Amino acid sequence: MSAHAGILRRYGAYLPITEATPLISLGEGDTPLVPSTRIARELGCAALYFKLEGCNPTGSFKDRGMVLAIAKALEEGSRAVLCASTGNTSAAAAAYAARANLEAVVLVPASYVALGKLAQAMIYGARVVVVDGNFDQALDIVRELAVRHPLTIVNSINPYRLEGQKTAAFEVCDVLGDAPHVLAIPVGNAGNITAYWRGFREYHALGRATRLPRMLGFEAAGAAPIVRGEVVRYPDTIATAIRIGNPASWQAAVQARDESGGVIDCVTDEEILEAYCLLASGEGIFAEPASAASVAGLRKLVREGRLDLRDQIAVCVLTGSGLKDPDRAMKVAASVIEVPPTASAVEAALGWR
Ligand code: AN7
Repeated sequence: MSAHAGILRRYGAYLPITEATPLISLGEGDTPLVPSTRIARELGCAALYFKLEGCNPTGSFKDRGMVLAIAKALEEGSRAVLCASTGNTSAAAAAYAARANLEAVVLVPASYVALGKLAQAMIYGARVVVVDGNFDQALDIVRELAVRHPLTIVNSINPYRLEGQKTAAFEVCDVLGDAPHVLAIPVGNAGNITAYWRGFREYHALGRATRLPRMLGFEAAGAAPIVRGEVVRYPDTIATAIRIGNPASWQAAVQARDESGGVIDCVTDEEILEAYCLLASGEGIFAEPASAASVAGLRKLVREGRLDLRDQIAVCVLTGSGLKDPDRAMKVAASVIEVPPTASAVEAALGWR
């Protein structure tokens, strides 16, 4: 199989595709599984890997589910797709719709979509509607609109989305030669934790993995409906991707947690930002804040003595690229130095003399 053939070709045998499904691709999947150096040592685990989903064509894991959702929309003769999004779904929908020559309409919450994601949806040619409300409200509107208009919803309530996303679990097993002992993942609408669990279970049932990982999901503390056990009306977190108060895959995520003997917990914005900075400056990995919730959560559980990673292989899913949200990086990173254009001015500023 040629590199970058895409997930429909690579994992087609495990996906609900037919001879009539167009095998579209922008080169999604086959993302790096990079070993941790510093954080692995801090946590005392046998091995920790980061699954770099920011290396997908639009910079997040959403491409895996979107390529299948768009392929099926084409197969079914759809002309237009619709989604609500905290940003990454809309970027992926816009890109794959452009590729497939479908119209895309995306609803995003006002003020809480990272700059890069908004830019993507716009430049790929989607019709972008900014809703003066939050993601949960935008998703309610999408459900209502789809009843009245001939559009295909490409939110994760579209079953093909999670089917495509489960391929990330396949890749983890294919690279490691087995499933990890522990999988840490951020939780927003709770689709991805559901998809990974499905992927691991399917591979296990087929004998392609000998074990099943414990699923550790992490919400943001200000947007933690599953942890609290109730809808959060006004979710709030700097991790805008997971600023969600009423997740669509709530029950399935709870099931993944319980069946795997796992945990769904939450991490504060401070813990998220600490992990975000540590990943970048300590590991050389720039992931978006929501993605850092997986690392923050793993650190929290170990610190609190709730998780012992000795002899364990752990994987943290880093769901999106740090470049999605340049504003956040500019806010938390050390400031730059400005000098006149001479070598001596640079030396003086750097304290080199
Ligand atoms: C980087 O794009 O919900 O728990 O509308 O962008 O499957 O929702 C994004 C979610 C984690 C949470 N990390 O995944 C959207 C959207 C990143 C994300 C999540 C999202 P789910």
